[in-house]
Amino acid sequence: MYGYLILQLLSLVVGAIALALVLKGMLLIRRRSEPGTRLAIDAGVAGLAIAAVTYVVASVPLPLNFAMPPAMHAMTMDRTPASLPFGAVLEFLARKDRFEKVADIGRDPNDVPAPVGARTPRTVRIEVRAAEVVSEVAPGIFFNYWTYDGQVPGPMYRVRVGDTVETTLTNDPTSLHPHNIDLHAVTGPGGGASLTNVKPGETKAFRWLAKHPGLYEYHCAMPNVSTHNSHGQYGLILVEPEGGLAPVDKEFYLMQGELYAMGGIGKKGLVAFDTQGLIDGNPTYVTFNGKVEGAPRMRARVGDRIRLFVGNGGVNLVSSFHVIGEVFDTVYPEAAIGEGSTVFKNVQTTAVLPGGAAIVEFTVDVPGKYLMVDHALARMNKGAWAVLEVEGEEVPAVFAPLTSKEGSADGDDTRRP
Ligand SMILES: [Cu+2]
Repeated sequence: MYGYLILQLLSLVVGAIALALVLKGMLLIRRRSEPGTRLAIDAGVAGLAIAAVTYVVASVPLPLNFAMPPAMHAMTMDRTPASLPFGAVLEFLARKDRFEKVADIGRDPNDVPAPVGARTPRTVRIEVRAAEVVSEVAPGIFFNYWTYDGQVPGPMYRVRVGDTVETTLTNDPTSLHPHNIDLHAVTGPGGGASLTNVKPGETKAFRWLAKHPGLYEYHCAMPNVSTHNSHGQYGLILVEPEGGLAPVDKEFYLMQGELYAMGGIGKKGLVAFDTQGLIDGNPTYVTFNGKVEGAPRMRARVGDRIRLFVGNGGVNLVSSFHVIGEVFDTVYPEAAIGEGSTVFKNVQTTAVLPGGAAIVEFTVDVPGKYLMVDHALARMNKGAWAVLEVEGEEVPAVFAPLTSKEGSADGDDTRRP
């Protein structure tokens, strides 16, 4: 237990003595007084070298992945660990031309499948492609995303409770890494990950029974799991309860996620993955749907009832999901739906856990822009926002500017009962 500490102390003592020898030797040379001083200097230099090597050897830490189960240590096809971003950069550059360039990495929040509704259970198929691509986090900032179907998040899927789901995962031949899929809706080892480990170019499939209604995350669970997730490999699958969900006017699909990039926020060009940032839980970017939003993509009309399917791909931060200027009429906390679940009414902000989801519903009363945020608001600076634009007639009874003339003379002052 004390070996490393003693070795370090010993190296410091040896180093100090050696340094003294060298200094003394040099002093004597300058005075030209003593013969044999050259020997003292040589011995001192040798001592310094031994001390330095001993100190380095005594200080070498375990590799970063020591804390994970041994089976989860390998990341790349050649089994080099996840904790070598510089090596990964070189590997990436050597093969840069093979990656698909995606014009817009951010999945359209309108990309929500049609409701399943009242049909009886049946067998449904899900086919998904793991693909490593290059796209922009924000204009001019390029990242090597790992995706399902080329965008972040992966496609939203929609089945009903009682369905048998045949899930096929193909790993694109251009990939550098193996991938798999772990669906939280699955009951079985690894959520399917153990049955879908696919090397580049491979395809594997498995069948599972959707036993529990809910909105579930799916993600890549290939070691190093957090590395794969935070490259963009996550999405949502909705398992509708019997009879489906109540109809609404608009449904949107949003997933918060984290990107870890070397060089800090705003660094232009191709940015390398920041393993230390991942381990420290300090993402460079926090995004909704994979990138820092450009033009708003969610639109509605005054009076529309909105349902948001909100997920959190993580891997480190809990999202305090909030829509600025709205109150959630109904929240399905942690996306629990179906018999026996409880809804929350009149909620301002709801927690969306990493690897979890929530369903929120509200009606838009007044036209304007509504910002969706993680209300840990510093994260807005890292990209955690999206915009819902609502068009329609103003509704002054609900929301209007007030001039001094218009103020109601007999209105109550809430501070003076
Ligand atoms: Cu993966």
